[in-house]
Amino acid sequence: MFRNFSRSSVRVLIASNHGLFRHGLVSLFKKKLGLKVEIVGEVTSLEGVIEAIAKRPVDLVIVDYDDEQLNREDFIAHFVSGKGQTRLILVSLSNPESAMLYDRRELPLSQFEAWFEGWQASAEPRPASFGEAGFNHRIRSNRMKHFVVASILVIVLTVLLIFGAGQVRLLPVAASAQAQPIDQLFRLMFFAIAFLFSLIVVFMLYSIVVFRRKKEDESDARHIEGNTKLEVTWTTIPLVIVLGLSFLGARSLAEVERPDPKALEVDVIGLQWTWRFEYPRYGIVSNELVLPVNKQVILYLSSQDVIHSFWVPEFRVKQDLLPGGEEFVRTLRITPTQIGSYKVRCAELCGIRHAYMESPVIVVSQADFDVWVAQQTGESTDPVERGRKWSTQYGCLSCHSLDGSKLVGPTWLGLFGSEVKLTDGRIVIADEAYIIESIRNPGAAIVEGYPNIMPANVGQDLSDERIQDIIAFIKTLR
Ligand code: HEC
Ligand SMILES: [Cu+2]
Repeated sequence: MFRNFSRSSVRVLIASNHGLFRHGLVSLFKKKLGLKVEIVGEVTSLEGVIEAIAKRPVDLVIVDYDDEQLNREDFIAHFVSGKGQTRLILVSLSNPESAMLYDRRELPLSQFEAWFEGWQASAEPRPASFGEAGFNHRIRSNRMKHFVVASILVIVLTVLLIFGAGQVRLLPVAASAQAQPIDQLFRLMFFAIAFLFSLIVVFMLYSIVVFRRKKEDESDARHIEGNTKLEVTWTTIPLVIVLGLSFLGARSLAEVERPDPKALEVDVIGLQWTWRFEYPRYGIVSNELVLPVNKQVILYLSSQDVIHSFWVPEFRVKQDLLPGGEEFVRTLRITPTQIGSYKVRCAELCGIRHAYMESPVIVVSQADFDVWVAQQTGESTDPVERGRKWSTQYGCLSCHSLDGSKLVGPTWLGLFGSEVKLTDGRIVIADEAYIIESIRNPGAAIVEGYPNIMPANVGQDLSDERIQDIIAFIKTLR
């Protein structure tokens, strides 16, 4: 009904003794209908209206129909008989759902038809002139198209994310049996998250771009209140997914924690800011964690000061180390599957050098592990010392003297680098290769004047490292 006014905003004067009426009108015009209205004043009587109009013309006077202090008839009489551009309506806001209009005017029959048509158009809750009805209709017919396009975009983005993440190395190499179920679950979660991310972001951006407000459109969106079907759906689907994930999670956890009764036991002690590893079975104390491959190890974790956390990313599993003694010891089972060097780092902020709380974790073959254990329990770090020890332990010194005297075999005094006469007439230099050959394969070269009685199996038990130790020992005998 305001279309008749040529100015862009309608100048309105309100006549009412109730502040709430003014508020109701303003929110009706501006918020609900989105009309361009300029409230030029508020008065409490017909005299006030006349005074205000005299000062400044207005387009429309709105009278509070339910205000008993105002005489409606006076207003109507004044405006119907009066001249000028100002129009009058009486509005009742007593019903919160609607505004009742009383547009009482005297019209000549010739104008009546035009008024009637205008009134019908304006009586529609959403006048077509504001673009709303046409807009809604267009959207409805396009709804399916929008939905299909957005869904395709969701799928495309999901696939891109999954393949894109395949290019980036999200996780380090999986080097433990426990890493398998964990990585499987991780992958599943990642796919689900990629899909959910796409679903939300695509629909959001699509709505922002495609359904953005058109320039002149100041109307509100359609008001939607509740949708039981949708609510049931978006409750049920996540519920099923979460239940499924917790089942898979429980299954993986059981697999990750499955004990092996023959597991190697290692005590792991965390302290500001280093690690100590103790192997009770061997009495070894080490600052690096050496583990045999394909064998389960059970770590007993404890802290000497604050909370630390044992984390080797390649093994995936992680566990806190708590101070407080025996009853706070935590366990962690790991079955390394790949020989290599890793690093344990502290994953719990534990003080100023937390970031440097790293120690080597070395996974070796069972044979190398045995060598390491032997080295650790063999005390000495001096190869000559160790060589003397092996020579005694393996019984070499019962046949070889160190002082030049002749026992069952030749003395080792001055042996290294000397010329040795063999029974087959050859003369060889006693270098490293010769000594190794003499130990590994004693029958190959027999020293002149001695019987071929050096036990052949003696060398079989000796690792290369130990033979090197013995050579180092022999070299010192001059
Ligand atoms: C049962 C006695 C016996 C024992 C035990 C024995 N050897 Fe011998 N070894 C001999 C005899 C005899 C020879 C000389 C004949 C020969 O060359 O086979 C010899 C030769 C050698 C030679 C060459 C020496 C030279 O002068 O050319 C080396 C090196 C050697 N033994 C190292 C060892 C080592 C190391 C062990 C311990 C792991 C060991 N032997 C244990 C009897 C023994
Ligand atoms: Cu720490």
